[in-house]
Amino acid sequence: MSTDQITGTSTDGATDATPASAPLKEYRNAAGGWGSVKAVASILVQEHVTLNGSRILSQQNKPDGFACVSCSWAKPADPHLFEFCENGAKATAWEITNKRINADFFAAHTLSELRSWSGFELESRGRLTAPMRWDAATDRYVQTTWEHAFAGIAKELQAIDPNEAVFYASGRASLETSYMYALLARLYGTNNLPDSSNMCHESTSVGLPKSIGVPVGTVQLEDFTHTDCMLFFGHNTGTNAPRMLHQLQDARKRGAEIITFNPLKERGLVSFANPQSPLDMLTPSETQISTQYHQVKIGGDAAAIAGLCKLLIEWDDDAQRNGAPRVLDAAFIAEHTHGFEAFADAMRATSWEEIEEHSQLSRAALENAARVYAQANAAMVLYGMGITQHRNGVHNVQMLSNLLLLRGNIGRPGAGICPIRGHSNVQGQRTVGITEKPELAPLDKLKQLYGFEPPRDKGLTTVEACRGVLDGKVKAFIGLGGNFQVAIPDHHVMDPAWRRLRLTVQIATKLNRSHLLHGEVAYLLPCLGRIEIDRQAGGEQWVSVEDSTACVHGSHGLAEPAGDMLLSEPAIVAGIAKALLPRNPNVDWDAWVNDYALVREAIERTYPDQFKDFNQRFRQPGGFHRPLAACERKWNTESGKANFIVPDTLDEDADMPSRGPDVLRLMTTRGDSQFNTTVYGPDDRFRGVHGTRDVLLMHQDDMTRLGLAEGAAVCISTDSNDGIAREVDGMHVHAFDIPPGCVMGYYPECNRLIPLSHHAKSSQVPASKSIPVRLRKSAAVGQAAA
Ligand SMILES: Nc1nc2c(c(=O)[nH]1)N[C@H]1C(S)=C(S)[C@@H](COP(=O)(O)OP(=O)(O)OC[C@H]3O[C@@H](n4cnc5c(=O)[nH]c(N)nc54)[C@H](O)[C@@H]3O)O[C@H]1N2
Ligand SMILES: Nc1nc2c(c(=O)[nH]1)N[C@H]1C(S)=C(S)[C@@H](COP(=O)(O)OP(=O)(O)OC[C@H]3O[C@@H](n4cnc5c(=O)[nH]c(N)nc54)[C@H](O)[C@@H]3O)O[C@H]1N2
Ligand SMILES: [Mo]
Repeated sequence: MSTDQITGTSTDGATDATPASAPLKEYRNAAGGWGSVKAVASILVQEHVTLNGSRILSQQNKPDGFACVSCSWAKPADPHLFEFCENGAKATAWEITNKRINADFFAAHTLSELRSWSGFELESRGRLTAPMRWDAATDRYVQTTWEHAFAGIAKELQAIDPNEAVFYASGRASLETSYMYALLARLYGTNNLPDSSNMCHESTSVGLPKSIGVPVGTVQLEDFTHTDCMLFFGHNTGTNAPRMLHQLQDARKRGAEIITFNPLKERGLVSFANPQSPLDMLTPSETQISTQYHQVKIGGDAAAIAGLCKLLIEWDDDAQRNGAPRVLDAAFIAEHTHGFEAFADAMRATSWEEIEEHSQLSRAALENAARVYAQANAAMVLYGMGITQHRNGVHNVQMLSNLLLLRGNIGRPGAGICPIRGHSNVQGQRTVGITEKPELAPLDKLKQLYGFEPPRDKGLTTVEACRGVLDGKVKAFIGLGGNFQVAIPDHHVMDPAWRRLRLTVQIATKLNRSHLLHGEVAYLLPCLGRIEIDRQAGGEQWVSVEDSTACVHGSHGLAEPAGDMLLSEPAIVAGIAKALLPRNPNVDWDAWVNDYALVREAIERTYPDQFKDFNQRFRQPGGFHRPLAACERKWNTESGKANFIVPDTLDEDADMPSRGPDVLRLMTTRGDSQFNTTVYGPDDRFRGVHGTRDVLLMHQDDMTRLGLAEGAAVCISTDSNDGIAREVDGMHVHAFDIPPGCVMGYYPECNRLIPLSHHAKSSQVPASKSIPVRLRKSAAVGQAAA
C-alpha cells in the first residue's frame, strides 16, 4: 500500500492554520481567570449569538434548564450562578450559532470538493437544516423529504442481513433517544451497537466489572467534601472537565492532597482561578491544585501504581513484624476481597529497576506519593484517557482498583474510583442498552415487554466494525451523531473503504467529514440539538442524561430550533423504525414521540431497580443516583468479592515490533479549543500553542539526539510491521516539558498514525496514547524549519 502523505494542514484535522510554526508562548497564568472570560466572549461573537447566547448560558446545567452538551461532569443540586465553564460555553455557542447550511450550499459544492475542506471549514458553516440524499449523477447532496428518506433507508436495510448493519452512537443523544435506538437495532435483528465509549472508557467498562462488579465509577459529588486525598491519572481537567476544578479547589481549601500523574504539566492541575468568584478575579489569588506532580512516562502508569502498591504492601509487612499499626486495611481485605496474596506476592517480586524503567519515576518520588496515600483516611482515584487508551488500558484500570482496595477505599464516604467520562451522556447510553455486548443488555426483559426474539449474537465493537467495513462484511452504517470516520484510527486505510458501503445514514447537527465518506446510497438527516426547544404533539419535551457519577438529570431546551424542517432525534429513530419494522402492538413509536415521558416509563419497566420513579425524580435538583452495588460493598463478580488482579506486564511496549532510542511514544490528545473532532480554533493556550495544530511537542534531549532544531519540520511515521506505511509530513517540533522518549500530537490530526490493530487488549479501545513512532526531517517543499 502506498503512503498517503499529507503536509501541514490536513483534511483529517481541523483548522486552516498556516503551516509555518510560531514559537510556543508559555502560559504562566492559572487555568480559569480572565483568560476564560475573554474566550467565552469571543466565541459568542464568532457565532453571532451574543445576547441570546448569554441568556441561554445562564440556564446551562440548572434544574430548569438544559444539561450542557460538552463534558459529562456532575451537575450539583445547588449550582453556581453561572454553572458553565469556558469550554461548555463554546459548545453551547457552537450549537446555537446563527449560521446555517441549506440546500443552496449543497447545490454549490460537490462532495469531492467538500472532501478537500478542513473539518473546521465544514462545521463552521453552521447548522444543517434539511434532510438530504446523495445524488450520484451530480455528486451532490440534494434535498429530500423525511418520508422518502425513511422509506429509502428501510428499503436498503430490508435487503441485507441485520448483522451487516452497524448502529453507532456518539454519546450525546439522550437516554430516551438511546433507548429507542437500541430497541430499533434489536427489533431489526442485530447487537451491532458500538458507541464512542469503544474508543474511550471501554477499558473501564471491561476492567472494573472484573475488579469490583460495576462498569462505572463509584464516586459521587458529596465524596469531594469528605476526601483527604485524590490521585489523578491521565486527565486534562482544565480543558476537558473544567467545572470539576470547583470541586478540586474546594477540596484543596480544606487541605486535601491532590497527587497527579501525567507526562504533561497540565495548567488546570497546577493552579486555578475561579472565573466566577469575584475574589479570585479581582485579586491575583489562585489555588494551587496539585500538591505533588509526577511526570510519568507515557504508558508508565501500571509501573508507577505497582510501585505504590509495592511500598504499601512492604510497609505493611514491616508493621506486622514490628507490631506497629497496619498500613493496609486488613479487615476489609479479609472480608471483601479475593486474590490478595497472589497480588501482594507479585508486587513484592517486582523489582525497583523494572518500576523505575517503565514509569521513569524514581523510587523516592513514588515514596512521597505512597506516604500521603497511606496516611489518608479516605482517598479516591480519578482518571481519563491517559489510562484507558493504551494496549494495557484494561490492566491500568484494574491496577487503580487494586491500589484502592489495599486500603479499603471503595464503598465509603470520600473514597472510590472516578473514571471521568467523555460525552455528556455516553455513560447513560450504555446504561439503557446501547452496547454490542449482549450479556450487558436485558434481552429477556425486552423479549417479555415487546414480544420478540432479541438477537443473541455478539455485536461489533468500533474496531470490529471498521474491520467489517474493510473486508466487506459490513454493508450499512447508521451514525446517531458523531464523526466516526474521523475519530477512528488508520484514516488512509479506512477512507476508501467507506465508499464501498451500500448505505450510510448520518443523523447530525453539523456537517463533518464522515458525511462526505458516504456509501452508494447516503442520507444526511439534520436533528435538533439538546439546547433547542423540542415541541411535539404532547407539548414541549424534556429529556434526560446520566453524568460521570451515575446521576440522572433532566434537560429542557431553550433556544428556537435552527430550522423548521428539523426533527428531534426520537422522531428520526421512530421514523426509521416505523418504515423498517413490521408493526408491533407492544411498541407505539408515535405515542413515544408525542410524549417522551412514555419512553421513560418504558425505561423504568425495563430497568425497574435503576430507574425507579423515573418520571417523578429526574427533574429534581441534582438529579437522582442510580444505585451501584459496589458503593454498598456488594460485589457482583464471579468470586462474589472485590478482586485483586495481577497485570500481565508493566511494559506498555511488550509486544511492539521494535524498540530503542529512536522509537518514541506518541500520545494524541485534545487541545483547549476543541470538542473531539470539532475544532473551534487552532490555539491551545494552556500549552502555549498558537495558530497551528500541526505540531509535535517533545523533550529537548530527543530533539538534540535526532538533530532537530526548534520549530523544524518533520515527518512522523508509525513503527509497525504490517507493511502499511503510516506517516504525516510537515509537522513542526517544539521542545516541551515532557519526559524523554515521549511526544505529544493532536487528535484527530495524528489519527492516521494509529494502526487499527493497535488497541487495548480485551477492550479494543484504540491505543491512541502510546503509538510507537519515528521522526525524520521533513523533505516536503516549503516546509523549511521556522
Ligand atoms: N472541552 C472539551 N471537553 C471534553 C472533550 C473535548 O474534546 N473538549 N472531550 C470529551 C471526551 S469524549 C473525553 S473522553 C474526555 C477526554 O478528556 P481526557 O481524558 O483529559 O483526554 P485527552 O485530552 O486525550 O487528555 C489525556 C490526558 O492524559 C495525559 N496522558 C497521556 N498519556 C498518558 C499516560 O500514559 N499516563 C498518564 N498518567 N497520563 C497520560 C495527557 O497528558 C492528557 O493530560 O473529555 C471530554 N470533555
Ligand atoms: N487519536 C485519537 N482518537 C480519538 C481519541 C483520542 O484521544 N485520540 N478520543 C476518542 C474518544 S474518547 C471519543 S469519545 C471519540 C469521539 O468520536 P465521536 O463521538 O464520533 O466524535 P465527535 O467529534 O464528538 O462528533 C462530533 C459530531 O457530532 C455531531 N453532533 C453534535 N451534536 C449532536 C447532537 O446533539 N445530535 C447529533 N445527532 N449529532 C450531533 C456533529 O455533527 C459533530 O460534527 O473519538 C476517539 N478518537
Ligand atoms: Mo470520549
